[in-house]
Amino acid sequence: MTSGRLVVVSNRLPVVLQRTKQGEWRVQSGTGGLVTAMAPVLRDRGGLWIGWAGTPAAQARDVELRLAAGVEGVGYTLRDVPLTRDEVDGYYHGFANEILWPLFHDLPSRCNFDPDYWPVYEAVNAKFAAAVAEHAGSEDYLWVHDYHLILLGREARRLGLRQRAGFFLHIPFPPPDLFFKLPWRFQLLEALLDYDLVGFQTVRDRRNFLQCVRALLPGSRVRGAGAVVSLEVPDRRETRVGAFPISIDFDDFARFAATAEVAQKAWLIHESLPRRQLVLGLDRLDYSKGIPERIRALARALERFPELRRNITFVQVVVPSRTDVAEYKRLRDEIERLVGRVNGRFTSAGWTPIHYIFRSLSRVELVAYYRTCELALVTPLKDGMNLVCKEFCACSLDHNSVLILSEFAGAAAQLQHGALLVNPHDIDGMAQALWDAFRMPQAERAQRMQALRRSIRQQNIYRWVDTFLQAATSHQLSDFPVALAYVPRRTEPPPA
Ligand code: GDG
Repeated sequence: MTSGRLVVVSNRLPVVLQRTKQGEWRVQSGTGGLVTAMAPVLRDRGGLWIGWAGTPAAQARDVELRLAAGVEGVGYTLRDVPLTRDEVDGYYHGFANEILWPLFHDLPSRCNFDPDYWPVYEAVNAKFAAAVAEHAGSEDYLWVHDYHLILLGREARRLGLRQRAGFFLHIPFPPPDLFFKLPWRFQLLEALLDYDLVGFQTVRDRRNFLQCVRALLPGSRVRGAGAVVSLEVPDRRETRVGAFPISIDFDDFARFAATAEVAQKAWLIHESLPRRQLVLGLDRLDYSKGIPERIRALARALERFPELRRNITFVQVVVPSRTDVAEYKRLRDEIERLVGRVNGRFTSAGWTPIHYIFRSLSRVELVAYYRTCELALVTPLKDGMNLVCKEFCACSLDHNSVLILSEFAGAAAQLQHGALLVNPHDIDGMAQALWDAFRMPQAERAQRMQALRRSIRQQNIYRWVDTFLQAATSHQLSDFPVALAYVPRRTEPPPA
């Protein structure tokens, strides 16, 4: 690799900025797995993280000073890219979240292909590229993250920047039939070829991308067959394309789950819902997560398998997100109506089937729920990877829990042998899986959970960072094994 620093660029900086009552900004370093895994690499290489601090551009100067103070001593620098309200509307709420997010999650009917968003998306990507030009050195390696910044590589080249650059897409990449609907399909595809390395979550996402390239950019050639292949398109530089399934800091979750503080909280949760198995659902409020379908499946399970009544409680945590957007308000209303309907229908003295929580949890609460719930229903309609299912396994210290996982989560490829896989559109199939999980003997639970935990421990977030950066630096095509896509298996329909 280049001898320079690592420069990470993402839409948001890995910090939480809060305004105190006195009007001052307080900065807290982010705590997610990505930040934790990136921190040592950034520290060792004296790195830099460029992103938006999430505050109005007018306060940029103030924020910049706070950022400098906030991360003092952590060994890397943060740089804010201040955005105006119009930029945030067109680039973030508009192009990224009303076009790319739904389209890439197989929900084209939810796309708002407003042509006014595109120039703002281009302009903000150019603004990020200008920040890179200002702060990065010629020997630095640029690692750009996610769908907000697909054009950054192109914009950086237009500014004459020659640094090596890699891109990682955290969300799925759609198959050609979907991608072709995008009015800016050529521009986006070609912009991805301005990176030296493009990483996807799964082999399926990479295959979709390569199929789009083959169809739209004739004459392209792919070499290699392992986790990283080489793509040559006439008149363009070579781009390497890989599948790098993201993961979590397994040991950190497992250690934290074992602390007395978490154990106490976990005990309290189960004690308040005694003598039954707890089923956990935990999602950000988003239509890609399949929450209404899951509640319908629960109702179906209670109807078809009466033994589940009083013997399970479904804990559904919904973390508020984009609550000012009408579509998300509607989704929340739909979820709450369904919860009310199911509880109204099945509740009996001393037992309510759904325990519904609409707020974010502290880390202690989150890990306590992971640790204490016997079953988890992680059933997105589509998800790049899904870290919640991996965190649930890491915290299942007693090996007595069962993961029910959507075939359409990126994690399904890796976890297909230990989890019960379901099609989230198949309400009966999910109800059956819940019943199977509920009755699963302890020995089978332990065997499955141990296999899941082994796999997640081995392929942790540190390995993810390493494999991406190795692919970025080495000229060899990597042949490390990567899980193949899950292929649906036939299941029997329920008796009439
Ligand atoms: C994108 C892709 C891909 C959630 N609720 C609380 C809380 N969380 C934490 C979880 C987990 C994270 O948020 C959610 O991660 P996901 O992977 O499920 O989803 P996205 O944030 O949409 O991420 C996704 C990911 O990028 C990584 O590449 O897996 O497919 O969409 O870490 O623990 N944390 C706390 N309280 C909560 O209430 N403390």
